[in-house]
Amino acid sequence: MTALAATAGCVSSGSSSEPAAETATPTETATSTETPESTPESLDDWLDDANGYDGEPRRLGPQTRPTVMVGEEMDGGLAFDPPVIEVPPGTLVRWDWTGHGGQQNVVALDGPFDSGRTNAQPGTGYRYFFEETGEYRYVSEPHRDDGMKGAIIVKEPPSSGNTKVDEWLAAASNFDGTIVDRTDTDTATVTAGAEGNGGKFAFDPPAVEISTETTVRWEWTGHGGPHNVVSKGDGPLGSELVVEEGSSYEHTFEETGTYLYSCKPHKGLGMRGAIVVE
Ligand SMILES: [Cu+2]
Repeated sequence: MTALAATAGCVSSGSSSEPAAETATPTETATSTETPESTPESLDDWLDDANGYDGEPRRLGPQTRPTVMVGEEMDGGLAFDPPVIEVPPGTLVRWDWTGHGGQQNVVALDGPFDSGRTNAQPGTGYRYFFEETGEYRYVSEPHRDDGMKGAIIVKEPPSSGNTKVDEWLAAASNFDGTIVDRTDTDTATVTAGAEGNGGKFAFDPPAVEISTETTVRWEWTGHGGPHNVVSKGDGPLGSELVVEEGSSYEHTFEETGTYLYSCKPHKGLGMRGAIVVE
């Protein structure tokens, strides 16, 4: 019993920043088995029962004005749509009430934002400007126990060091700042319809570096609907819009430069790619 009491005393003094925690009487110590330091729940765990969340945040690039719908029917319950977005610091996020599901509000768990009293009016809006990086969990209070939860993840976009590539791919969920080096091959392959951007809406790898005279070959997975490969602006790329698995499109790059492209139907979702020719 003495040993146990000593241990409990240690724990309680360790969790306090005050040095004077040794004054607990034996009776107090013996009964103070309350609240072991609970480890904070991870964002993924907390979002486990969030309606409409597939486990992948929707990543949005700089200069976007994201809107989250408040009160969409998803997974058979009420949801924020999209439930989880990832944005750079300095993003104004707007919430729009659909009018579905009755009274709603938008309340951050740890306080930074709060839309105030609940409201059922479609067209109600709330905005918050996110300056600081962090994970902001929020709920609609009347529906929090039914899975109406969301999160805004504010973080610096991935950086490869190539500004054109970084800006273009900031919205591509599968871009982590890596430009895959394929400068040693004559033919580099990129998959169209790879996992990413909330479905099979990605190019993989999203960014590739090649040498001049290299052919890039895009191969279709057959997933995610019709995709194409189209240069941003006046670039050389322009494939058909195709669906079939095994379809391909090729281009041989003769000149150095940074070539940005997207799939037109899914550009807004982040289906974008870049070829850097050195
Ligand atoms: Cu596409």
